[in-house]
Amino acid sequence: MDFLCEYSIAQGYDYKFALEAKPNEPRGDIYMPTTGAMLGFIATLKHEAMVGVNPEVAHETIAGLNFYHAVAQALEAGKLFHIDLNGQKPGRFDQDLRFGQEDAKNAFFLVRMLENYGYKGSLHFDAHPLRTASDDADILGFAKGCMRSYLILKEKARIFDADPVVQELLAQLNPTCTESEALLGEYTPERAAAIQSKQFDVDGITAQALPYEQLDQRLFDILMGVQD
Ligand SMILES: [Mn+2]
Repeated sequence: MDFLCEYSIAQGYDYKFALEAKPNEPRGDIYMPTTGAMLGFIATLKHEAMVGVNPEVAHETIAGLNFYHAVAQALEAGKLFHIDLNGQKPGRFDQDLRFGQEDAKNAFFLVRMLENYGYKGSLHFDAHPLRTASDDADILGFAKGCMRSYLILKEKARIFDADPVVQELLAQLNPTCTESEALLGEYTPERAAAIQSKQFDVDGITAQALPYEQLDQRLFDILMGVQD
């Protein structure tokens, strides 16, 4: 990668490179099998600013990992140069299914994060139609379906974020605690001492309701279009 980056600089190309991790296929084991491993590798390069990642839904899902967590880490590192969208069952061969075909909830969280974060890069579908698609109409239906599903999930994300029930549940799950916030932030000896001497009201904490079940069901209802 160092050689390639310097060759690109020497030619005046102004290129950037996006590394796409994959855990297996065509080999049983592939070096740097995940987006996280790629991010670790990039940090060791001479021209690391020129190099980012191109995470793919299918590749991270084959490994049984949470795709949107991998994308979140890439965004935080400023390394999401490109993204490959498709669908995939965990633990199978590289299926490259239509975007949203397999796991609508994971696809929802991915689209919501990309949209709310303001990701402005390419939205690339690295997918192919089912083997049974032998006519133009079905193949076109596949290609349009990738884009249609993305846009549907974008609209669902808007509905979810604007939903009063969701907002109330999130406020209950993430209450503002000025005392805790004062203890967080950069390390200082005073903060460390304050954390060590803090008394926690364990009974009070464990008595608080954590309505994650209700929040998840509300998301399901919104995705299915049956919310009140
Ligand atoms: Mn790909």
